[in-house]
Amino acid sequence: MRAFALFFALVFSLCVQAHAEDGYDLWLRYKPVTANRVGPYRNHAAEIDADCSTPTLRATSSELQRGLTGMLGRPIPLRSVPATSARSGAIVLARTGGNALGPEGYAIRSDRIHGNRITVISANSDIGLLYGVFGYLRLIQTGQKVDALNIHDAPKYTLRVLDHWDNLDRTVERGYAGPSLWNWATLPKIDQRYIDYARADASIGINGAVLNNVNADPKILSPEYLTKVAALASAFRPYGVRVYLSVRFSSPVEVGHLKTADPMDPTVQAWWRSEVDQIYRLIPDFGGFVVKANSEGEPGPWDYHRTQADGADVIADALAPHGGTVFWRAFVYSATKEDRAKQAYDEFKPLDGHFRRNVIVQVKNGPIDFQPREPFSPLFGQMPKTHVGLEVQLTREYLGGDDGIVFLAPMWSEVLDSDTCSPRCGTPVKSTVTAMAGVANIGSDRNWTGSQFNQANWYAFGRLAWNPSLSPQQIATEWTRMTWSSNPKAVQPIVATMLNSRESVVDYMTPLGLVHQFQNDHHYGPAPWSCNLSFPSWNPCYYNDANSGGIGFDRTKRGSDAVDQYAPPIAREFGTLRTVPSKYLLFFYHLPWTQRLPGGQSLWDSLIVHYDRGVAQVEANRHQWSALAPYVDRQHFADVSKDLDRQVLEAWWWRDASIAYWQSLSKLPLPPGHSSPAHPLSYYQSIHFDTVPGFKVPRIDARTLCVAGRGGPKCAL
Ligand code: BDP
Repeated sequence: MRAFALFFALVFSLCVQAHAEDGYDLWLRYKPVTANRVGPYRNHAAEIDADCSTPTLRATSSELQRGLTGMLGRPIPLRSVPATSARSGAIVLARTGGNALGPEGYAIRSDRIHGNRITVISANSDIGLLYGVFGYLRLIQTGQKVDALNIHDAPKYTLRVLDHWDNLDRTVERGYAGPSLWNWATLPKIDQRYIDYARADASIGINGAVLNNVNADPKILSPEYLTKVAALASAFRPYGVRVYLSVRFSSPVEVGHLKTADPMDPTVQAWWRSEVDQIYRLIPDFGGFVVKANSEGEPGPWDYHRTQADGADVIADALAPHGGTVFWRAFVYSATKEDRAKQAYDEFKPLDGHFRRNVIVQVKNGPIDFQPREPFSPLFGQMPKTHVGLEVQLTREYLGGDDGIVFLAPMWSEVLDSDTCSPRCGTPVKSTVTAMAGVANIGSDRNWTGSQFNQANWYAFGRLAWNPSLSPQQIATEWTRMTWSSNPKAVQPIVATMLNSRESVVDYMTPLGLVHQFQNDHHYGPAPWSCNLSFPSWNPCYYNDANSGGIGFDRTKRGSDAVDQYAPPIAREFGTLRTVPSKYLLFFYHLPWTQRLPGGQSLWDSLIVHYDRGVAQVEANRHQWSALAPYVDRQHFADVSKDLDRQVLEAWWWRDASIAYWQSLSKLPLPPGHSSPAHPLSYYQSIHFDTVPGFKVPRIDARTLCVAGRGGPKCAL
């Protein structure tokens, strides 16, 4: 009997290995729980007792049925009966949550009714129940016990929104996962994919989707497009995902044919009101707008000598009667001589208290852009009379696009946990914001995100927007168990790789506080020497300020004094060479190459050590991955192997190109044990791509990268 069981297990595992998965199911694979884990679930889920009278309740009970059937390997009947007649082992979905749970929270409780052991998932709303079901399924997916539960969970932020930078021609700005998911040509016809997208969002608590690029096409407000938007809204509705649109500030002129978009002009105010009324007639639960104004060439209130608050408020007033929100982006900078890092704060801080209550000032995590590492934006904590939202970027515009593994939860947690010291120390960014927005990394690729591991960043965004105190370790472990395997031999190395991955990128791209050292426009690959763009702060040379004397941007009192924008304790910490964290060193200081750092090493040596540490880590990750073949799906294994091969090449490219350039300035020898770049500087300077994904669409080929790598066997990809 035992031999038979063993044989069966072997055949079963071979079958599982042979079946190639395509990633479409994301973290919702609901694979059978392995034999030793079925035990705890044996007496669970004899049936599901639920009311299925609304689309959300139907989605909820069918999700539970689907998940349990998949994981427990037996059909689970669905009954529409009152909780009082629940049978032993039933899972009861009940619309009675309790006030503490709020409109979206849920409770899961192990209970007894007439002596029968049951599990009750309860909430105040249909959507709370759906979240509760996903929470319950996650427990089983991640191997937790479910026989003595008493869980209460509710989201920390009310608005948890994905921003799709999708254009109406289906290109995606900074997208690495194929054309836009939204097929504008066939909409309003609903594709199953739209429903699956909303379901995936709901599974991690995301409750809003901005459908189009912040660099918005005014056409999105035309009746033709609004009909298509309304169709998407109805596909998402059962899953609690509201649609939002990015709009151009000049829409009153472009769409409404007015002479002006001046927010103080009554005809403009009336236009926004009537436009918004019309949208709500089509989409009663429309979320609102995102506006990028007076930034990178987009129109805005400055064009009419009005403030950013004037601009935001006119649109907010139109949305307010319907309960809509304006996400007004604080990503503004212009070609002045002022340090770009200071400009958003200078503009927005004086406007604190001038924004309507339904405006969320949306602030990127750092004061420059979505760099691999920046200190937190000084706006966090310093606009106490304004709703402020944190904007992060899931798509890896500045983190290698689609190459390799870069798990971003450590980066976002670093920001969320940064102490703003406003109004007092002990006030982390996460307690100063009221919403989270993430620039999506999703496209129409079958696996949604281009590379398998990029799915983890979608997952992590949702989980952190729900609970910003979850640790990256917990999120990575959950995701790995749900997506790959529960076998500790797979979980441990995958999680370890995920957790080191962001720091490795920082090391091999922009160590010690450097930022924005990317090739122009497409931001793929290194170009620290680049200095030819007319807009000064688009040039890497602006940020590194490197010359024969040293490197780094002086933001101390002697320099731009950006440091002074932080609350005094932080300004003192960052503004004192002895106390500034080394990870932000060159963000705040211009230092001689030979500067001694606190550990005794010179700045020059430390830079080289960081580059090499990044490369070594990525190589170690690649090596470690090779050992995972027995534990993960064959196709996934092969795909990730390729991604990691590209990342190793990319890391060498960054390391060699950067060192070659810095060395041309410092004239210093490399410290012992560190190899010289493979090619002369001119070689790296001549690497040029006309097209790179996310910028002009086509996907980069691994072989193209070989021109940048070290050649040899690694290039035979
Ligand atoms: C920059 C991107 C650009 C975006 C801009 C933004 O390069 O494509 O339009 O951010 O956030 O980092 O508006």
